[in-house]
Amino acid sequence: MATNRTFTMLKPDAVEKGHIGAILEKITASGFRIVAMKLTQMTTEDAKAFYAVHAERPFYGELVEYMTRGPIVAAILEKDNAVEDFRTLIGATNPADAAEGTIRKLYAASIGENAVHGSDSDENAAIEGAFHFAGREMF
Ligand code: DAT
Ligand code: MG
Repeated sequence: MATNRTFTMLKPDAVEKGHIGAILEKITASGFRIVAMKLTQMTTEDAKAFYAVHAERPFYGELVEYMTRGPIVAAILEKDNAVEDFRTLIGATNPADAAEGTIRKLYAASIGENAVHGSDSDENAAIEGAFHFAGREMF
């Protein structure tokens, strides 16, 4: 996958609260092109694998439970400097620390239920995109 791509999930809390449209509007208005997108639900096995890097953290169990409790919107996004610019758009992990106008500041409830995922590197963007999408689903 090209390095101008990132991967995102609109997490179960954002979907439950009806924020899909508002968040997608903010993403596309910020210059990201949607390369792939679907409404899907992670299994426990999926979430454990996706967040395997956090397996030893005390919040891992809660994180897996939260991420599997309802549907998410998974998407691959394209823009120059996609990974860094998308992390700026979503804001800090803890919405209490997120800058004004960021997606987490606007829509996240807590550090645990923080509305949206954004890849942290080009390498992980490619891995995470391939986790959710087949090549024929990327446009
Ligand atoms: P980010 O999603 O900003 O990349 P991360 O990779 O450090 O943050 O953590 C992944 C997710 O795990 C995060 O979006 C929410 C959850 N999480 C992180 N730190 C947490 C904490 N201290 N308490 C509860 N959940 C946490
Ligand atoms: Mg992360």
